[in-house]
Amino acid sequence: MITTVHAQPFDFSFNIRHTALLIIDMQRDFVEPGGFGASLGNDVSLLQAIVPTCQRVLQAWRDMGGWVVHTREAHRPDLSDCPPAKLNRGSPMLRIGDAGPMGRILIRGEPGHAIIPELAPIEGELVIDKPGKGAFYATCLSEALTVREITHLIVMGVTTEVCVQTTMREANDRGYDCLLVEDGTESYFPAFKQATLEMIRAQGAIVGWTAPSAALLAALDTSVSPPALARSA
Ligand code: C5J
Repeated sequence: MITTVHAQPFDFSFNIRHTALLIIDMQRDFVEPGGFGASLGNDVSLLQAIVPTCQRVLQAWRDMGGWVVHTREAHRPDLSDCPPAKLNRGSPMLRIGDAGPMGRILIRGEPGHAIIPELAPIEGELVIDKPGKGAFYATCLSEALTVREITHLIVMGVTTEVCVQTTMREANDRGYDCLLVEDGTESYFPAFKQATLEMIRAQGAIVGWTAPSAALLAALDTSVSPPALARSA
């Protein structure tokens, strides 16, 4: 069953059996006050605003029997996977690994590392910890997608111009067709988000496609879901 979304720069078609919903870094450290994002001086309320949209898309995807991959940006407690070039950026007062209001900043297993409860993974969904901005770097994502015969990715999450865009560029170079849900992604800098959306879909989808969640949900609604197929068989 092929689903077609009215997207930019042109329609995006996919088979849900070969498509994963990839949700990037919807972690307390980025979305909630007191986390890594806030420690850098960012207004996290911008990111909180997309949570209901992400919930709607996630629920619709699950209802269709679609596979979901969640990522978390985080490091090992000994910081052995955090190069100095990353460690030494940001606020000198609160660095990766320092004690913050939600535990050690951006460290695996700390409260801030968790995916926000509204989008918590369920059984059968893959959760990937990534030390970099891109979800393919130093992770098992590539192998996991290959095993599942995934060819297309629907992408949501934060932040648009950092981990989301990096991941989409990595995926594009690996041959995946990627659709970014416009209102399912956000940046601490609205102008950066807008520029990223335009960069992604420029020059005939040079990195991928973008579409509002309403277009994706409308397309999913007109697809025949696996449970419906099973009932009519
Ligand atoms: C950042 C991310 N912005 N998940 N991480 O440092 O985009």
